[in-house]
Formats: sequence, C-alpha cells, structure tokens
Amino acid sequence: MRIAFKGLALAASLALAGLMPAAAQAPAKQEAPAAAAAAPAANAAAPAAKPASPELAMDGAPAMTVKPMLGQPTDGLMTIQPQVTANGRRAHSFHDHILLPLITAISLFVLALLIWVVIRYRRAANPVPSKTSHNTAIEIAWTLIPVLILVAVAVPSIGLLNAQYKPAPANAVTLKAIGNQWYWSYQYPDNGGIEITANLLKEKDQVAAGERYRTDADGPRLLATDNRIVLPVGVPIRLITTANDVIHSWAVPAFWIKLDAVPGRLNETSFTIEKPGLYFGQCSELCGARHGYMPIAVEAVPPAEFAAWVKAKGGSMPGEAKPAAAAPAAAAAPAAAPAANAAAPTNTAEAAPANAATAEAATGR
Ligand SMILES: [Cu+2]
Repeated sequence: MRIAFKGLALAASLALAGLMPAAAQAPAKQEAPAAAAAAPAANAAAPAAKPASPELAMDGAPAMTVKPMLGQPTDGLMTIQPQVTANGRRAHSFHDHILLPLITAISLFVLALLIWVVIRYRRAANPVPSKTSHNTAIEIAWTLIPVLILVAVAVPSIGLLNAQYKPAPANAVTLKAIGNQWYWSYQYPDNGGIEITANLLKEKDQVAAGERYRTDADGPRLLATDNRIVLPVGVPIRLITTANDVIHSWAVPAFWIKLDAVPGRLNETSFTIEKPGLYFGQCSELCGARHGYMPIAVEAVPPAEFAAWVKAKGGSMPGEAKPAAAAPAAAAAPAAAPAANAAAPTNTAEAAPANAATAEAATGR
C-alpha cells in the first residue's frame, strides 16, 4: 500500500493531461440527471431502506459484500490496486508505462556497466591502468542525460499533482472525515449533517460473548469497520479532512486518495468514484499506539441508493430540501392570499397576522 502511495506525489503523462478537463467535467454533467433520478427513486427506495443485515448494522445502507480484486489488497497481487477514479487511472498508467520501464532500463544499464567494469578492468585482465582523468564528451553526456530523464518524469508528474488539487465543483457531495485516536468519524454537512463513527471490527476471539465481531461479509481483517460510509458513484465528492488530537491521514488506495487530517485546519481534495463497490483504506500517518487499527470502509453506490441511505439516516439531499420547503409554501400561498384579500377591505389589521402565517408556512418553520 505504501509503495502505491509513493507514486502519489508524482504523476501521469502529457497526453492524458489533455484529456483531464473533459474527464473531470463529465461526472459533473451527469450530476443533474443523476440527482433527478435520485429524487423519485429515493421515495421508492425509502421503505426498503430499513436496517440491512443486523450483522452490518447499517441503518438503511445496502448490504454490500466484498468483491474480490476490488478496493482491497489481494494476496499475490504485485501492482497498484485497480483504480476507480480518473486521477487513479492516470497515476496507474504513469506508474506502469513511464516510471516502471524507466526504472527497469536504468537499473539494467547500471548493472551491465558494473559487470563490464568488473570483468574487463580486473587486475588480471588489465595490469596497467589507464591514466585518463577527463573526457569532455562523456562528462557532458552523464550530466545532460539524467537531467533530460528528470525533466521527462517531472512534466507528467506535475500535471498529475495539479489534477489532484483541483477543487470540487459546486454540486459535489461533501464528506468531512475527522481523525481521532483511534477511529474515524464522518459528517455529511450538505446532507442534513449526518454523523457516523467508524470503529475497527475485532476478530471473533477478541470480543466478549455476544459482542459483534468481523465476518468475511464485513471485509478483510484490520480493514472492516462497524459502520461504513456511503458515497454516490459518478458524482464528484468533496473530501475535507481534519483531526481532533494528532495528525492522521485519510487514505483509500483504489481512489488514489491520501489526504492528511491535521488538527485545527481543513484539507480538501475531490474525486469521482466510477464503479460501485466496497473500498477499504487505513489511516496512513503514524498517529500513536493504535495507528494500525483505524480502517476506512466506503460503500460506493448509485446516486439513488445514496439518496435512500441519506433519508434512512435522517438527512436530506441538497436539491430536495428546497422543493420540500417550497411545497407547503406554495400550497399555503393561494389559501392565504384570498384570506388576506378578503381581510383587507374589512379589517387591515387582520391581514397582517395572515401574512405572518404565510411567511411561517413559506419557511416551513
Ligand atoms: Cu491515525
């Protein structure tokens, strides 16, 4: 996991850089129909959004189980986890098609030079050493070639770094992740302030009788949490991180996301999940004794299911809040208006309370 993150500061190719704005905007355009679809579906799905499997203890969350090879480390797999965000795919490609071949070629070249020197210039084969101390052509070459290699790596790398700090569009779903010693808590400020606390699920032999323990349906050992967070697929996510005590880091390898959570400040990045699934990560900043026991589990679901989950949690969708408030106001307005008109000729004093009532109805309070 750590090796995968080393590539984070570096990043993808120039050709891909040209594609990025289009890729970043595409999910934003999908947002409107997705949200529109979510509204009716949310109502339809609401009855189904009862607490799912009691083992998962997920109020209204779809009982999603682990998919092999997706969103988690896999035994025997030697490369980066399959990526489900645009930046992740870009970085994976940068790693596979630029960095890895380059590192391999340089290592083999240096190895060949060493072998050649050891054999050709050993004492037995070369009893009288050359007195040569300078060679202008070679000195220029061994200075210039590494500089050109570094420039070739830096250009796509800086492009990817830039893409990783692209601010989220206005319609993004905001997830605030808060690091604590030693668990994560979450807030959905745009969805009625839903709050979730996610703790590591212990193994069967670590809990008292009757207490909940991890099963394979929850996820891999040390990665499964008692409460999962739910995020919509195809919708930009604005991730904000902070911490209550020491520095933590919110990291999910399949999203190509690793963002420090620092007490007293907010860090922000954005991403769009392209594939429904269950994704796991861990705190990735040494934060104390139980640093290795604060996992992250994300369920990525279609926007309609996300809306249903938000409802089941007692939250609201940003687009939904306004029509809901406007509906009683619209219903109240025609009724109140004739009343106000009728009252006006007879008693203007009575019209004022009628208007006040309308105003109350309009705000829904
Ligand atoms: Cu931590």
